[in-house]
This record gives sequence, C-alpha cells and structure tokens, in this order.
Amino acid sequence: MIRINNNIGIIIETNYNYAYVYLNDEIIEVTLSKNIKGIMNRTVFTGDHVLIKNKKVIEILGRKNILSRNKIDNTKNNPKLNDTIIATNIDLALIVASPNMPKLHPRFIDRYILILNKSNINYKIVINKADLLDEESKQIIEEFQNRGVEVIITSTYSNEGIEKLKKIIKDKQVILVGQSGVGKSSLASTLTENKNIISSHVGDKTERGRHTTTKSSLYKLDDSSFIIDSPGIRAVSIKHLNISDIKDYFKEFDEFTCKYKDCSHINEPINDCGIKKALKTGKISKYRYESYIKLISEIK
Ligand SMILES: Nc1nc2c(ncn2[C@@H]2O[C@H](COP(=O)(O)OP(=O)(O)OP(=O)(O)O)[C@@H](O)[C@H]2O)c(=O)[nH]1
Ligand SMILES: [Mg+2]
Ligand SMILES: [Zn+2]
Repeated sequence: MIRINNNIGIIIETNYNYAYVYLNDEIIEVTLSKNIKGIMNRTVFTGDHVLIKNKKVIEILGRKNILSRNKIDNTKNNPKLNDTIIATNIDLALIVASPNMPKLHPRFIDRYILILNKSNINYKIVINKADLLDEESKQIIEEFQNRGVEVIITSTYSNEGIEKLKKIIKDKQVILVGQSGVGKSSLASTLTENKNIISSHVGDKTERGRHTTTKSSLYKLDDSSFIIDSPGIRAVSIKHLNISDIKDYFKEFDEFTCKYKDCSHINEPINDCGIKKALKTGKISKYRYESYIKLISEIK
C-alpha cells in the first residue's frame, strides 16, 4: 500500500534531466539534488518513491523490486547504469495480450512469466480485445487457467472486465506489460478515465503494434492505486536466467522422478527419465515439454 504524503512522491516519468512526480495530489517537475549522482533518467525510474525538497529529489526510498529487460548486477538501491529498467516498486504485473491483432502467443506470455518470477513479482494475465476471442485463443487461455494462473478478459471497447480489473488494482502499484498493440495504453486510459493517454492503430499488414508508447509512465487510479503503462517489447530476453529458473516454471514435472537428480530431460534415454515417460503416456503435455526444451536451449 502506497502512502504519498508531505514530501514523499512517486516518479511518473523521467526525462534527460528532469522528472515528473506525484506529490500531494499534484504533478510537479523535479530535478535531482547534487548528492544523487548520475543523469536523471538513469538514476530514478518510473515507480520510484522519492523524498522531495524544494522541487528536488533528495532521496530515493528503498525499492521493493526492479523490473528490467536484462540482468541487474547491483543491488536494488544501486542498479547498474543502463536504460533497460522498465519500472520499480511493482506490487502486481498484468501481462496483457490479445486474442488477435496481434495474435495470442502463449510462448511470449511464458517468457514474461519467467522474467517476473525471477524478479519475485506477482502476475496475472489480462486478455484484452475480448471482442476478438476465437476458439484457438480460448483454448490457450484455458491452459493457463488449468495451471492456476488467473486470467482476466477485458475489452476497452465494451468495458467488459474493467470494473473487475479496477478491484484487482486497488491499493497497489500495478504495471501493464506485453507486446505492442495489445491495448496497454487503451486499458490505462479506460481504467483511469484519462483521455490524454495515447494509443495507436495496429498495422493491418503485419498485425504488429507500432510501438506507440516509448517510455514507462505512471497514472493514478485513486490515492492508493497506480497503473504504470510500459512500452511494448518485441522480444523478451531470458538469456540471464539459469536452468533452475526454467525448471521452477514447470512445476508439474516435479511429480515424476528421473534416475539422475540433475537430469535435463532432453538427451537422457527414456528409461532413465521420468519426464520422457510421462510425456509418452500423456501425463505431461507435448506443448509444455516442447516449451521446456525451447527455453532450456535458449539459455545454454
Ligand atoms: N478490437 C479491440 N481493439 C482494441 C481494444 N482495446 C484497444 N484496442 C486497439 O488496439 C490498438 C492498440 O492499442 P494501444 O493501447 O496503443 O496498445 P499498446 O499495448 O499500448 O501498444 P504499445 O504502446 O505500442 O506497446 C488500438 O488501435 C486500440 O484501439 C479492444 O478491446 N478491442
Ligand atoms: Mg502503449
Ligand atoms: Zn528426466
């Protein structure tokens, strides 16, 4: 739960040498005080809670977590200077996808989940563009639900699921992540009734979004609920993950045992591998096993 009062504000958006901050129900422009080193957009990030004095950031409060596109080597309060940090202090990430335009790619969602798990960030899936649901996408959604992942179906056209989403966001700092063109900015705009949030049309030929949003930005739902709209990412890198990060995501594999404890379930003979046996008897889905191999091969 966020309490912004007196001199504590939340960073909305950063620019080269200034940032916008929510402070006492106002949006103000601030700069960094001299004791906070570095160039503004590489020192404070959207979602940071900061101490303000005379329109200057004099202190960055301890971060709950940092969502980054890449590995962060340093500690939470002193991240490596890079521009791949998406936002900080996230209570919940909503992985936004659409059934079509762009098409629903479950493997894309898997990669987001892996990254969020690595940063210890809770997540739910939002399938926006409910008006475009078809049988294929319904099946994909069901597979996630069967594994215990919560899926919220929304439409910014019909307002389906919007009230439900508002309840989920209540008292949290929530980030919207996902491919370009799925409707993250449209959702941020519908949820906050802020007409100034820019969204754009998905190109008809490529079905790819246009990367309309270029940087993370925070919006207020109410005094204790905030939404961070983030730019669509074309490819989510998982190169910094290790084998156990991948294995953790395939919890249903745990009930089967292999001859060797460090079995990769890939090159070992079927007689030594409980997972391969389970695959053969249909106890593990072919789809999940293939995802597993693909993800493992990518980090090797
Ligand atoms: N059919 C349908 N289209 C929608 C819905 N919500 C948003 N859109 C459309 O989807 C397109 C992309 O929306 P944006 O909100 O810009 O998508 P985004 O995820 O913010 O994209 P980036 O900023 O590029 O990452 C726009 O043309 C919206 O009008 C919906 O519920 N149904
Ligand atoms: Mg956008
Ligand atoms: Zn095995």
